[in-house]
Amino acid sequence: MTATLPENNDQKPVGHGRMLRKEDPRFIRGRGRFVDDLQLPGMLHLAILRSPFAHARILSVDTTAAEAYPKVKAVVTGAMLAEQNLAWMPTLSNDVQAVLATDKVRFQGQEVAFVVAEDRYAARDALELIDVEYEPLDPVIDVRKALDPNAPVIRDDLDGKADNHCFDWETGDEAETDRVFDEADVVVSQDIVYPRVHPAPMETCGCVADYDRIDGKLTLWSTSQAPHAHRTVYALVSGLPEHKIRVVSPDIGGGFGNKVPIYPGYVCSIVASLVTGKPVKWMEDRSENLISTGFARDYVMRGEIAATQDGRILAIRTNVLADHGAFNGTAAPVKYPAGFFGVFTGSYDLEAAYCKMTAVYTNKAPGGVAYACSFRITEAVYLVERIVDCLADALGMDPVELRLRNLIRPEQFPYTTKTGWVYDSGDYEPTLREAMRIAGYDELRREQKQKRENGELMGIGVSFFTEAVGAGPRKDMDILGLGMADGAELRVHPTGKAVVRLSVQSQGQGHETTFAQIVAEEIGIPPADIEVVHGDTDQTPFGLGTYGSRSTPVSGAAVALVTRKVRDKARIIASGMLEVSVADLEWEKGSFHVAGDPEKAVTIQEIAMRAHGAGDLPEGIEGGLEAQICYNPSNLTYPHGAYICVVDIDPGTAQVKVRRFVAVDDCGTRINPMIIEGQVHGGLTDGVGMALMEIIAFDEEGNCLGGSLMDYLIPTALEVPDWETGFTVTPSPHHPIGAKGVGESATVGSPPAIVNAVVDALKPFGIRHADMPLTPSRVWDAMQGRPTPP
Ligand code: PCD
Repeated sequence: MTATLPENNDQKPVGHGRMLRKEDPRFIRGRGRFVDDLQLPGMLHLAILRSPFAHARILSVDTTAAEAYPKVKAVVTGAMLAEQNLAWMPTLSNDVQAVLATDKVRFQGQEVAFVVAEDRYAARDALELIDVEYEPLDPVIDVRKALDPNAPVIRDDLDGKADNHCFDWETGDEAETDRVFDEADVVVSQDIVYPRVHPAPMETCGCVADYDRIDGKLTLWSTSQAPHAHRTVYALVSGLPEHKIRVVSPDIGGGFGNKVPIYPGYVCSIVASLVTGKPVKWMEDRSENLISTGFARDYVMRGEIAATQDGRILAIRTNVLADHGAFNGTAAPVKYPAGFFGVFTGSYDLEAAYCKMTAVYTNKAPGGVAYACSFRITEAVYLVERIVDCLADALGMDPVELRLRNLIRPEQFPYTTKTGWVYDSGDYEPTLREAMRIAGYDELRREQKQKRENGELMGIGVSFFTEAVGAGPRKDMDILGLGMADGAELRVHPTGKAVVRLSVQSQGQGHETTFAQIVAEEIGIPPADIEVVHGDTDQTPFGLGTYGSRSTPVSGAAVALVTRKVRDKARIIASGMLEVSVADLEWEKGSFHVAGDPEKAVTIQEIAMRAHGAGDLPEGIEGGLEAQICYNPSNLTYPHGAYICVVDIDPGTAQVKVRRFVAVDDCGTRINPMIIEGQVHGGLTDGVGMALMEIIAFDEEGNCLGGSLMDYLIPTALEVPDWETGFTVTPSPHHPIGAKGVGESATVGSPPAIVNAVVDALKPFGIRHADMPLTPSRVWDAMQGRPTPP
């Protein structure tokens, strides 16, 4: 039957529904409603003065000239905030961060003071009139030297802090892992750096704060991926009662983890509105976004892998040095300070695993946010997929063959890893075989052999990944004490149209479409008749927000279940309408009919009218057709994928060209295949950026060298090939519709495939590893036998 259905098919929305996105008519007409589009009467503008130094004591701040500048309404310093006890705020990972610096500045670009003026220009001009006297201090830039005994102490604001240590963390069984390593035939180790990169969303961060002095209510429109969690934090910091705070996250021009943290600019804007009684807008520019907001990665890793001579992987061991910048500005579940890095055991059936991590402070921007990464999964997948390739090289084995020999087998699911994660479902080999089929793997290897004989540099790289997404079960996951469950509410109006309210909100992923599709699938109301409301704390139930590809695994489940709850009520009402018992009713999408008599039926629309109408309802049934739920997932979902990348390297210029890229993803039940492909295309493009182009580097004084898009290179259509995508479907057993997350899969899975391909191309030079980004100069260095710079 499905074969004859049209593509935009409302009757079978999930999986078959390549439905066009409901939000696109407004986006493609330039009618999106972003924070910077907001114009309120009497609105003032805020600009932030930032530190030129990475580490310096503040001796004095003179604001006299700035205050006298025309149109300026207020100039606020850290000292003034300190008087109100507002100079520091909590981060989403149990650290504190300066809203405005009081004692010292700790990274270049740190917030020092702000100006509020009648327009944006006056505010920016006045910044130049603020006179700050700094006493420069030695900065800590090299993460490897942060714990040297003579290193300057960055966080002397913390009581008794005498070094730059941030946290230690370990997972797995050290003794058992050591034993397996000692007895293994083959041990390979490799130092691997995942450099600091930046999410660099198209829209920078910003907000409009509007405090109404009459009713004591604060409304904050902000670029927030987690409006409810932010509201709670604002309530805790400001002392304003939570019901008097409304956080609205309107259309967002990309988030990618960059909009999870609470930034000083939001708090400054709230203060400015409280002080002036006027709405206040703050919008960063591109450089401010790149130098001061949440960076990602910055892990210095040592990976070790143990195996038998014939290629059975036995254990993985890793030691990580994590650079968190000046403040630990990550958002991470309290029990997981290194996020889900524990999934570094990858997709392989191991005997033992162990990780030891040390995190430190440096004089760099705070973070690191999980850029397109479910809490450090990206680093974990890169580590394991690089080290497995190093092992293949040492054993002289084909990297695909080595993976096939070690993948977790379908009968082993649910699979508990050696670090305690329970993979819900997976069928790995068919996914890898499908990628090989699309790529024509054997043919590619033949082509490569021939090219090598002619001195051409062609490389084939493979990666196989398992992600842990959908945080998370409240028994062991919370952020700042807030459980990671999500609410959902569904109301069916008398005429059978519906509105569903979500606690998550979209930054471009298309939730207005896919969540309508989930409701449609469950209750048979066409997606066009379902309004999706999100991103406004006054309009939606509580939940922790959109990141870590958690919306589908958590909120998607909530929406499916709340719709079933409504359907259960509809069934009782239908039984009254058809005068049969509930047990005698059969559901066929969109209507109930009497078993054995399809003619005796009522549609969901007729039931909705009866639910709201005059006349009797069955005993004990209230009027209306609506329900609410709070969904606590019993586990994460574990999507997987197999990626194959083909590169050509110009031997004269060392430029890498990605010629082909095959991505086969398995995210369980697919809601909207078109949206999934778009998600994968975006993530693969991210991957090319990280693998080949992007890095936030610093000079010895701590000047950020990636502060503009002239220096921080992001890929365009010119740098990427036509993506070749495929899929397999292994539903999640605990998700009501079997869906797993997919939003970050491609960003996670693609960098190792690309780097593996580049290293493979460079085999004739005897190279086993080179660190990202593999720019022409780094590849050239590698070809000359020079190591990657630290
Ligand atoms: N889906 C379907 N099916 C399935 C799954 C999924 O269909 N199975 C779809 C959904 O519904 C949506 C999407 O797809 O729409 C996605 O999803 P997910 O996976 O669930 O995710 P979410 O939560 O929603 O989202 C989030 C993500 C993230 S996280 C990121 S980075 C990125 C992604 O998302 N970001 C972004 N993607 C994107 N896109 C866009 N456009 N924009 C943006 O910003 Mo993080 O953590 O934050 O770092």
